[in-house]
Amino acid sequence: IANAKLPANFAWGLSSSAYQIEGAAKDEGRGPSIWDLLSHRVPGQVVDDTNGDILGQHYYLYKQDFARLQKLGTPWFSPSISWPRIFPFGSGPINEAGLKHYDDVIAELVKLGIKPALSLFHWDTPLALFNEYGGWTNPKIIDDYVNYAKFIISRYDEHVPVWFTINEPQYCNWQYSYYPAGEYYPSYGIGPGAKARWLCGHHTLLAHAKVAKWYKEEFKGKGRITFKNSGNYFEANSTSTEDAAAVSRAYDFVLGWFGGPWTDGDYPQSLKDTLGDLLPTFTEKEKKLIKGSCDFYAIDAYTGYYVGAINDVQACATNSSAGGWPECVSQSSVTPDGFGVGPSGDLGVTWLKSTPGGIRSFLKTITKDLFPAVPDIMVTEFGFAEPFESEYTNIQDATWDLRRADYIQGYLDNILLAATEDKVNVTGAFIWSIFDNFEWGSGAAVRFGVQYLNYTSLERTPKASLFQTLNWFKTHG
Ligand code: GCO
Repeated sequence: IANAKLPANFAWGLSSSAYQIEGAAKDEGRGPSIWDLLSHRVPGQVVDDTNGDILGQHYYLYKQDFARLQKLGTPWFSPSISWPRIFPFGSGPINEAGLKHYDDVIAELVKLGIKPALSLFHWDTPLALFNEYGGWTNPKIIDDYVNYAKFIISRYDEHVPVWFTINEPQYCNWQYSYYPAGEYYPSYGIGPGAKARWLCGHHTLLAHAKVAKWYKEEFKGKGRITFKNSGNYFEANSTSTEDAAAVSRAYDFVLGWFGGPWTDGDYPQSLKDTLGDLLPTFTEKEKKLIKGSCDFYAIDAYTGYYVGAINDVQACATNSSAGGWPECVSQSSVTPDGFGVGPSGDLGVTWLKSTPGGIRSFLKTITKDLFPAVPDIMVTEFGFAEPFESEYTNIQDATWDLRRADYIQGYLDNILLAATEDKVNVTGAFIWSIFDNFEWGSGAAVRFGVQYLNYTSLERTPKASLFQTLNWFKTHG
């Protein structure tokens, strides 16, 4: 692959999300999101008791952040807009200061020639909507989201070539499962746990579909629209038929849950069979709305696992309050003879192993086996947490992130191989993340940036991985 080139117009850059990098949480009229509550008022939900109040302050420092991106030659940037900055109560009055802020942000990107791939929702559900009716567990949120999304799209479409309606809908409900079980859900009459997960997923799908159909058919938007899926590559533990079946069912639960309705108009049969009444149903009209509602497939793919069968899938999938994905397989660690295992993130975050060969297989699996109807695919997030990175006391060590550099290069090489050798129509790759930021439940304890963030001075310093990545794109872009 030494001389191989990416396809023409390949979109690449760095990614991020509003609550994770903006800071300025209490400033200029922003309303609270569920994450403000979680990080401030639910003890133990963030390991180091940090929050997104200030961390990063991209809200004030965006000009310098963009100037650096431009200087370094990154053509795209993938941030998200904060819903509660525009509608502090989720619906109703607009916060003019927040709107002016994003007007300025978009204008600055346009001025510098950096293309935005913009997410409309990255988990920061307006708290008012959660308190009022249970957030994404309630179908009422669909209209509130659609109202917000149409407003933003109408305002910025001219400058935004790629829209993501929802980031990783698989996780929407998991956000709420952080709440002490039982304390919140009963007031919405749904009880904690499993039912809420499937309801949240259902409502995100309908909200996405309404916006996407409007975008294409009525508004006739200039850009492309989709939602960002989340998933890992699975390979069977053994050659047994049980393990092979476990892989295919796990893909149904992780990717088919959202990909099925989009490509076929309905949930995969295995979800219906396993979940019974827990899984909401679509009306015929809704099926038509959802089918074909995405322009391309977007996958956030960080890692891969060997997986195998478990005894009681039904008990697992219908389990009450479990967070994360309901893939219901046994997982074993990647072994050295696995799908191209590289350095391990074990000591950084346990779920993340470097599996560069896995991304190549995953791209093939998604586009050729699982969803042959998708026209093209982008890897909208991948990235790495270096072990011990938070503990370094000098900037030289903290920016000498050779494991992350190796991870990124391995993934890029394999994305390139997928494009050139496997003929997968892969059209973009975004690295998580622009700089160290608020890593949800891991707070500031886990760093994902290709720039080091000094949490006190807010200074950003490029890490070795950023330079290596830029160099890679010079060669292959
Ligand atoms: C997402 C991701 C990010 C995380 C990243 C590292 O949903 O887009 O979860 O928000 O920070 O994946 O864990």
